[in-house]
Amino acid sequence: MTAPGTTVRRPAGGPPGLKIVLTGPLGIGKTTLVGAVSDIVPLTTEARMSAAGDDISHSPNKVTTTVAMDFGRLAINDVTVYVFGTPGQQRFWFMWDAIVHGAIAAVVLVDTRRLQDSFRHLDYIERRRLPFVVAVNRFPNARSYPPAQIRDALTLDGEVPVIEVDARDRDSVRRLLIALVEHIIATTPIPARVAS
Ligand SMILES: Nc1nc2c(ncn2[C@@H]2O[C@H](COP(=O)(O)OP(=O)(O)O)[C@@H](O)[C@H]2O)c(=O)[nH]1
Ligand SMILES: [Mg+2]
Repeated sequence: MTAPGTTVRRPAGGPPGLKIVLTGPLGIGKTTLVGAVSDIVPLTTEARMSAAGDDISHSPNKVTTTVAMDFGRLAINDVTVYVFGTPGQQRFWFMWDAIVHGAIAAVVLVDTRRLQDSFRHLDYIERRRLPFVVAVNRFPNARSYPPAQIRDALTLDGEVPVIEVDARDRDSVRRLLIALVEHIIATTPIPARVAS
């Protein structure tokens, strides 16, 4: 597999692709989200958890974890979107730079029961100056808060979209990614966006 760059050149001058990174803490729904939305059988690198040093209290039934990354692909109109999920376990964080390389934007997943667990992921994406949206994955016993309140709690810039998602639901995840693509269009200068 090649590591797609910011824009992935397609054969015969076809439309470009967008590389998007999906990040968030362990058990937040990254693998679920990629599996729900991918047009191809997603590449996953699940392995049985060792859980050394990782908090899995919010996913007590979680027995596997993503060792390297998740990878999925989908078409949004005539754009191919490649989604790369970061590994959750702390001891694999060294891989993030490789996974983020060439990405044009990111989704940071949060859970209202543990917003603080996503701070590190937000910091990382902000430092890389990637446009991003915050996706609130609604778990059954999590409270719902208005986006403005979540934005305040995460001290996000006003322009960062905060969007509720059900990571298990294809249409919900597609809406999220469409919002991300719209956010990219609104915030990225055209020459950086499209390679001919
Ligand atoms: N109820 C609910 N459960 C979810 C949702 N997304 C993920 N899960 C469950 O949460 C657990 C962790 O999800 P996973 O995708 O493995 O998280 P990852 O570590 O971020 O890849 C799994 O048991 C999922 O079935 C969601 O939107 N709603
Ligand atoms: Mg995973």
